[in-house]
Order: sequence, then C-alpha cells, then structure tokens
Amino acid sequence: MKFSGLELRRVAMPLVAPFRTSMGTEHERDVLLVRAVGDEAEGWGECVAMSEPGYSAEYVAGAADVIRRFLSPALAALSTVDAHLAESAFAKVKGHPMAKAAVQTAVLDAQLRAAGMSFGAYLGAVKPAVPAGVSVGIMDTVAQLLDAVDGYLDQGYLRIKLKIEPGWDVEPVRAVRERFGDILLQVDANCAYTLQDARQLARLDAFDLLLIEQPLPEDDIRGHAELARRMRTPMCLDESITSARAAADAIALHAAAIVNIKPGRVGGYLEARRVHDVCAASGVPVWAGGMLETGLGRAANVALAALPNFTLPGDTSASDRYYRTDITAPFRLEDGHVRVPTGPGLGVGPDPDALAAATTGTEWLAW
Ligand code: OSB
Ligand code: MG
Repeated sequence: MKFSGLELRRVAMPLVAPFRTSMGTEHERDVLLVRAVGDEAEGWGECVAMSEPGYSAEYVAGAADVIRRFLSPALAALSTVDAHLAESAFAKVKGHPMAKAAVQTAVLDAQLRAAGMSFGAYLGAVKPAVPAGVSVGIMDTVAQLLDAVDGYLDQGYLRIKLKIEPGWDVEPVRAVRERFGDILLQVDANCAYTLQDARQLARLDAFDLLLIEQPLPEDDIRGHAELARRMRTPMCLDESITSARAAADAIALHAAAIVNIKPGRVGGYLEARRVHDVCAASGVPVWAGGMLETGLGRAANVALAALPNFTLPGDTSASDRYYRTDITAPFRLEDGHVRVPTGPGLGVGPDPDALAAATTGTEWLAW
C-alpha cells in the first residue's frame, strides 16, 4: 500500500489505581500512538514504552524521537510499504524495538483493514477468547494486597500474578496462597534480584507457583540458568527475551522453561509470532505479557494470545482493570476470558471523543 505519512499522538491515560513494581509507581500511562495513513486504509499502533526507562532502555519521548528521525524516513523512502517491508527497512536501526513495533503494527493494521482480515486470522489464532490473568502491584500492606486479589478473583480472573521485590516476596505470596487456596498463582520480579538471593527465592518453592518471571537482570542468562537449578519453581523470562534468537538461546541454556511474549519488546507482531513458534518447537509454553495497554494495544495482544502455544493465562486483563474510560470500546471479562476481536485489522478503533479528550499532542510526519 502507498502511505502519505504517520501521525504521532500522545495520550494521557490515568490508571484506576497506582501500579507499583520494583521499577517504580505508575499513576498515569503516557501513551504514544502511531496512525499510519494509507491510500486504501489507515491503521493504529500503540507504543508500549513507559515514560521512564525503568523496564527497558526505551521511554516514550525517546521512541517518538526515533520514529521521527529514523523509522518514518526509512519508510518514506520505499515505494510501497507493508509490515514485512517495514520490518526489513527498520533492521538498519539498532535497538528501539518498542518504537519499531508501534510503527509496524500501524502499518499491519492498515494492511489488514484493506484486506478485510483480522489480526487473529493473520497471526493464526485458534480460539475465540483467551483466558485472562491479572498482574497485581506491590502494596503498602499484605491486608491491602489480599483485598485487591479478592476483588480480582470475584471478577473472575483465572490467574493472579504478584509483583515481588526484595522485602516483598515470601510473606505476600504465603498470605495469598493461605487465604485463597488452590488458585493459579505466579510472581514477577522485573530484574530486582541477584543470584545472591537464590536461597530466599527458593523459599517460594513451597507455594506451588506456576512460574517465577524475570528475577535477575535482563542480560543474566547464565544466572537464570543457575537459579533454575537451585529452585523448583519454573523459570520464565520477560525482559531477557528480546528476539526469537534470544528465546532459542535461553531455552538451549536452560534459563527459561516458560516465556512471556510482548510484541513491543521484540520489535513487533511478526517477531512475536516467531518467538511463539520457536518456543512451540521446543515444547516451551508461552503466555501474553502486557504493558498496561489501551484498547488499541490490547486488541492485538489478545489476538496473539489466541495462538496455539499460549497455554497459560496472559496479563490480558479487561479494560476496567486499567482505565475508567478507555479510548476504544472496552474489553470485558466474560467468564474469565477476553474475546478476540474478529473485525478487519485490530477489529477496534479509537472512539473519536475519548481519543480527543485524552490527547495531549499530535504531530504529522509527512512522507
Ligand atoms: O513486567 O510484565 C511486566 C507492566 C508494565 C511493565 C512491565 C510489566 C507490567 C505488568 C502489567 O506486569 C501487565 C499488564 O496488565 O498490562
Ligand atoms: Mg514481567
């Protein structure tokens, strides 16, 4: 398709409750949206970079800058653009997977809308709805945590993920396990530990967790392999899995028994599908991570989560877990599941009024 350019749009999305992790506390999501304007259709991509480089090196203003200076010009130089052509045009730019993913997704959405095909159909979805888990932040007290978990279980969430950090691990996990019994439970440390903490982390083995997610730094593959030998809880990687090759390496080195897939972290949905395929070929289950997306990013994640090797519930929660007013029609929890959109492209679009109300700035990048 021929495109006339990209619109960058910054959107401020207050969270329904602060989300605290070992990386800091999020009160409001500062979202960068990309709108690709083609002659047959237009499409949307959501950049999952956070305002600060706490999860990975990327941050919202940096992602906007990379798109403006390098990614948009790389596509403007092509005579025709689709998601695969965009991916190869971006290969000469090192890093910045979240910026690349946002643009590639906007192009793919336009391409699929023009073709009348949904993200789910394109990626290979095999189910109409996906099981939903919820990621629960660090709280001031265990009592507050138990209240929050109780509320989510009441709503029907099928799996609870607790954020942990040194000083907030065994005690909250024990309390949740004792209070709620045999629920699906897992933890996420966002790189907050070192191998020195192996003995403390092994105490989590007593609670039959589905997995422990990314306890050690992103580049510490050998450390995760060593830690996996020192505890029984299955090792899952998030931050470390930056590509399908990284997934293959982590699996070969026994650093990951389970993989969290986030398209933004690996440069887009094309690479995310390759991560899925590499893991499937190795018998390693995957699940869909989240980055507190709006309905636009959520739509694509839910479609991806319907692929066959996504055998664990994802962080694909309903819209109201994050936002009072989303910029799309809200994703709702139905019997613990979120429905995969079936319309062309993402299958959802921004509500013009909600989008306008949340927008803090726009910029047109003409090709
Ligand atoms: O590590 O999975 C993570 C949110 C922001 C950055 C990193 C992570 C998260 C979450 C929330 O855990 C997942 C979600 O519900 O979107
Ligand atoms: Mg994580």
